[in-house]
Order: sequence, then structure tokens, then C-alpha cells
Amino acid sequence: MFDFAKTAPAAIVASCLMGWTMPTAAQIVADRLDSNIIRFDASRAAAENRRVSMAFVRPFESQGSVRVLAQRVQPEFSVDETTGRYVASIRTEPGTSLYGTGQCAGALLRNGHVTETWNYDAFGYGLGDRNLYTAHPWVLAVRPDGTAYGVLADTTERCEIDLRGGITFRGVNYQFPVIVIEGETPQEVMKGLGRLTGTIEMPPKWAVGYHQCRYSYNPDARVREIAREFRKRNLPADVIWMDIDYMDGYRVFTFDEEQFPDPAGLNAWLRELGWSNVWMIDPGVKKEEGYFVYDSGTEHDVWVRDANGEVYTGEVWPGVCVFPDYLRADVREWWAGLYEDFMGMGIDGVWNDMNEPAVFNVASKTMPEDNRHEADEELGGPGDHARYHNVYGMMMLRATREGVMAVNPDKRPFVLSRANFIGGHRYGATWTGDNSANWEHLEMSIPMSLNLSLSGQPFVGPDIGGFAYNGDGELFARWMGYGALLPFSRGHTAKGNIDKEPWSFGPEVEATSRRALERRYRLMPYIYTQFWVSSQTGLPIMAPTFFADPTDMALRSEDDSFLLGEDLLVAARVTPEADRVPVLPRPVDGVAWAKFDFPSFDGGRDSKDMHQPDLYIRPGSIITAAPVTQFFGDRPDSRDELHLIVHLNAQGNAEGTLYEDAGEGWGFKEGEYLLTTYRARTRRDGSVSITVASAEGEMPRSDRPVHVRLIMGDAELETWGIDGREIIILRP
Ligand code: MIG
Repeated sequence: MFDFAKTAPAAIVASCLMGWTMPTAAQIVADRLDSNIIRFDASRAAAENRRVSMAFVRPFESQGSVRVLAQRVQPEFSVDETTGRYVASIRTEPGTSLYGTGQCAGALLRNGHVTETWNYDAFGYGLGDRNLYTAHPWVLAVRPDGTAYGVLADTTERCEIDLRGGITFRGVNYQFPVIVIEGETPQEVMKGLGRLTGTIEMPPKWAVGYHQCRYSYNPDARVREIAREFRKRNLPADVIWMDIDYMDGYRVFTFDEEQFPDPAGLNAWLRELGWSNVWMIDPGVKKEEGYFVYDSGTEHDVWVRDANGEVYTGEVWPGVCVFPDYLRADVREWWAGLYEDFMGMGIDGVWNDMNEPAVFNVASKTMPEDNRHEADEELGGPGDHARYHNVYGMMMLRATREGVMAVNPDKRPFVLSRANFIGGHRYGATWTGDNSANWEHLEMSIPMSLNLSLSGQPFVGPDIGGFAYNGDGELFARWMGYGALLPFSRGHTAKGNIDKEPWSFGPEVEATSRRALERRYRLMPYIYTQFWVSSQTGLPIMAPTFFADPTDMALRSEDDSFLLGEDLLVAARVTPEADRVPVLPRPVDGVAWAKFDFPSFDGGRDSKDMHQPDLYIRPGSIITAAPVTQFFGDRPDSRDELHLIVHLNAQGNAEGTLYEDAGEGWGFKEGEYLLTTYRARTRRDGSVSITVASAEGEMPRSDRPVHVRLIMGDAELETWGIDGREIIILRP
């Protein structure tokens, strides 16, 4: 193994710029923040001037200093002689695979790529774009032996991430610290990132269902039509979305009187049909006297100001707008307060868009970098927009979440944000912005969602079907096929496009969509369990295939497939010709990952539909499933039947975990949940016994029927039993 301790620091380049000399290892300050987390500051002076971390979940006290030369990963700090930019770099050993860097276009494997953190309204983005909607100055590095580390450049400023030879972060001139998280596996690194930046909160279970959106469903009659159509056609779905056209002239917190005269009535009607709802709120507030949001904001002096101290104005949807300074706690409180009446309309979830923030008719597409933010001391104190740009969206999201929670303290909040920063998963989910309806984007969505997941945002997904342009039925069907299995699963399309509901392309595409959605709802017990695992550990919900075996170099660039949790591999067909052969994880002790599928609503098996991705189960695991439901709570007791899909390992054993709770509310924090480990063992006579190996939580176990499927190559054995009692499968 390459040993940095013996070779670094090799190159000592002195820079006279700004009177700054590259520090030697002896000058670098290194502190332990957690068992496997080390913070490196370029120098004593840099450490003293260190800013508050916006990424961390809480302040971390140093647990003591460590010797730089004793560390396996050692950052080097310098100043770029030509640009004057502050640089932190890490030399990687040959064969190291690099991931993360937040939302990026292109392949999963990021070696050789250069991106930049600068939240940007990137409508119609493509492969060459350096910066998209979110900022995650973070790289996950996996060595050839499968051990891993992550590197965080702890700065909110614009930061270039150059992976053309090792890992290089080029900041502006703030001498940010570099945080290194070491792990025996990439999973251990992700758990470390979870300790450092926090984990997601359990979402309401409806938000784990399928979401239907478009820009926009209006007027309200159209919303009802869509909602009715889903139910009539038995297309499982939980959430319908209201995009900006519900507003009165795009004024946030208002409703168009003609098109949406009775939002509360609409929401109540939707609820009757089992729908939850999400409504959009943007940061730009129309500058208009007499408009209550503008008036009250002005009275509270909440608006961002320009370098001259004047209230900054920029054009967005409503025309000339002003922008709340979410870096101030009092402004966040004011913003949160606006949600009281709004949520009072029976609104379930909120969608924050345009919060990079996006501004029309200026070359930068955002506010001037010398605008001022009166940030609170606890966030680092007053500073310019250049410093706070990348966290503007995250702070809006935080304020929104606080507002939503204040109105409905007994419910779990759901907020979706377009812009975000590393750590922003604590406040809400993220989607990948305005992608396009073409095959390149269908293919790109998987690695893009994976790299966001590997950057600490597990609740993520693209606009299924593509936002810009129309696309055709073939594309839509294929996208629905795997899109229904992403953590955040939502169909969406832009204004002016053709209809893009599951039935819009005729009966065949509708049938494909139904199979895909039925899969999601069948797998709901398993998928919901992965949200819980992530909330407990920081592990991604959707993980790259190489997580199954980080030592297998052949998996390092697999990105047509992904894992859900540890046990389920989803292998999509992302080219029109469906002509690629996925590389699967190697057999474990001679036992291969096994393909499985589900019955199709129209008879036969759903895997006969080539638009569905192939599903594989890990040897030695049990995947939990359920009968199809149309939405969360549509059966009187949705825990009324449990399915166990069992694939034995070479020793004849398997295990799987199921997490259950009420799906809403906070009772689970008081013990109202049920965490069950099911275990399968092969007995001496060859029969297989399935039992509850362990259980935790105070939610009672019902006497529900359990359907067991034992996967055996192409064949399958099945039997029924009762939950909590031993179930035996006899093998011929
Ligand atoms: O400038 O609200 O990314 O999902 O439908 C477009 C309208 C504004 C951009 C979002 C998109 C949304 C659209 N918004």
C-alpha cells in the first residue's frame, strides 16, 4: 500500500503572493472531531480565523490534536500563483475512484472531471456544465482495496473541485479547513458524514409514495381531473403538486381567485381520494405596496440589500421582486410565520423553487455578489452574497421547514428545495432541476442521483419523463420503469409540453407505468425501511452498485444500476436499444445475486415488460414487500399482509430487517414502531425455517398473514404463515 506518511509533503512550493507561504506539514493544524473524522487547517492563523461551519449538524469540539504525518490522508495547502486562489489538495493513490461533488452531469465515476460549487438556475443543463443547482464541496474516494475516505472543503464560497489528478479544491481566499473522514468501507465514510452533517428526518410515509406534478395543473378543475383519473385507472400515487400558476400573479402566499378560488376545499377533496398535496413557494416577493407579504417584510426590514445599502430588487416571475435575507434568524422566523395561514388551507407539503436564488435578465442569473447579508453571528456574521450564495437556498428551506412544523407540530414536514448545500438534507429533499426529455438525461439521472446521495442527500430524484421538451412514449415508459424505484419519485414536465401523465402515451405505456408504480408500492415496506436506515445512520437510500462489494474494481463505474438499501439491486435499461449488459456483483461463496419479479396486474410476470428494470436480491437477504396499495393508508390496515422474498446464501441462511411505524407523526420517537429482523435457516432435513430473530419497539405485531417466496434459481417455492410464528418451507 502506498504510504503517504513516508512521502508527504514532497513538493514545498513557496508562494510570495499575498505574503503567503505554503505551510509545511508541521504548520498544518489537525484536530480529531470524531473517531474517524479529522479537521485540517492550513495554519494556526487559519484555524484561528476559521468560520462557523454551515455543513455541520452542530459545533464540534476538538477531541485533541493529531500528528499530520501520522495520517493516511494528508491535505496540502497552497495559494495558486496566477489566480491568488486558496488551494487545498490531496494526492490519491493509483486506482482510487472518486465520487460525490454533489449534483453533476455525466457519469458516476468523477475522476478526470472539474466542477464548481455555485448554485445556478441551470435550465436545460447538459454534460459540459460545471455547476448546477446545489453545492456539495465533497469528494468520496474509494481505494483499490475498498477502503475509503471522504474530503469536505468546508467553505460556502465558490469552490472548484478538480479531480484531474488527485483531489483539488480551489476556493476564493478564505482559508477553509479540510475535513477528512476515513472508513474501512465507503459505507463507514457515509456514516461519518452523517455524524458530521446530520441525517434526514423520517418523512411522512405519503412522501415516499409516487408524486405527480406538472408546470402547472391549473385551474383546480384540472387538478381534480388528474387526481380522479389516477384513481379510476388504478395507478398508485400519493401526491399531487401545485406549481406557480395557482398563485395570484405569482405573488407567493396568495391564490388566484378565478383558478383556485377554494384551495382548502380542493385539498379536502383531494384528501377524500387519498391524495396528499404540495404547493410551491418561491423566494422572490413582488415589490408592490398593498401586497401583504411585501408590506410586512418591509415593515420588518427583511430584504437583502445591495452594496450601497439600498433594498436589492431583481426580476423573477412576479416582475420586480425583493428577497428575504434568510441568513437572519428573525427573518427566518418572519418567513416561517407566513406559513400559518397558508398551511391552514390543508396544505401538506411545500416546494421551494428558484432559490439559488434565480434572477431573470441578468447575465449571472443571480443577485450581485456584493449584495449584503446580515447573517447572524452564529452563522458567521455579516458578509457579501459571494460568501452566502451557496447557502441561500438551504436557509430558505430551513425557514420553510420551521414554518411548516410550527403550524403542524404533530406532523412530519415535507419540503422540497431546488437549491441546497451539503448538510441541507437535514431540512428537506432535493430534485435535480430542469432536465430534458431525452435519452442522455434518462441515462444521466441515475448517476446524478447517486452522486447526490453520496454527497449526503439521500432523498433525491429527477423529473421522471424529463422537464424540458416532450420526448415520446418509449422514453417515458423506460423512465417510469426505474424512476418508480428512486428515493424521490416524481413525474414532472414544463409548461407548453404535451400531457405527460402515465396514460398520455396510450395503453401500453400506461400498462408499463402501472407495473412500475405497483412495484414501488409492493416494495414500500422495504423502501420505507431504507428511509429509516438512512435517518439512523446517514447511509444513502440509493447507493451505487459497487457498495455491494467495494473491493470489486469491475463495479466502480457501474451506473445503469443502483442499490436500494443493501439487498436490492435495480438494473435499468437506459439506452433506446436496451443493449447494455450490466456488471453484477460477484457471487458470494458461489451464490449469485438472483433475479426476481412480481406478478403483473394483467397476468404473467412484470419482468416480461422490458421497460421495467431487472431486480436482483442479494444472497443471504430477505426483502420485505406487501400487496399493492393505491396510496398510503388506502387499506384499513395497510399492515394487513406481509411478503418475504428470501434468497439463501451458501450456508443456507438469510436475514432481512423491516421497520414499521404509523407513517406520520412523532410517536415513533417514543417507541411506537416495530423493528423486526426476519431470519431464514436451512435445517438438517433441507427444509427452511423462517422466524422472527429479533424485534424492537412498542408497536404491537398483528397476526397478519405472511407470504414467503423462496427464490431458487429460476424456480421459486412459496408458502403462507402467520407473522411472529415459525414458518416452514419444505424443499422437494
Ligand atoms: O423558471 O415553477 O425547476 O420544476 O416547474 C421556471 C415553474 C420555474 C423551475 C422549476 C420547475 C418548475 C418551474 N420553475
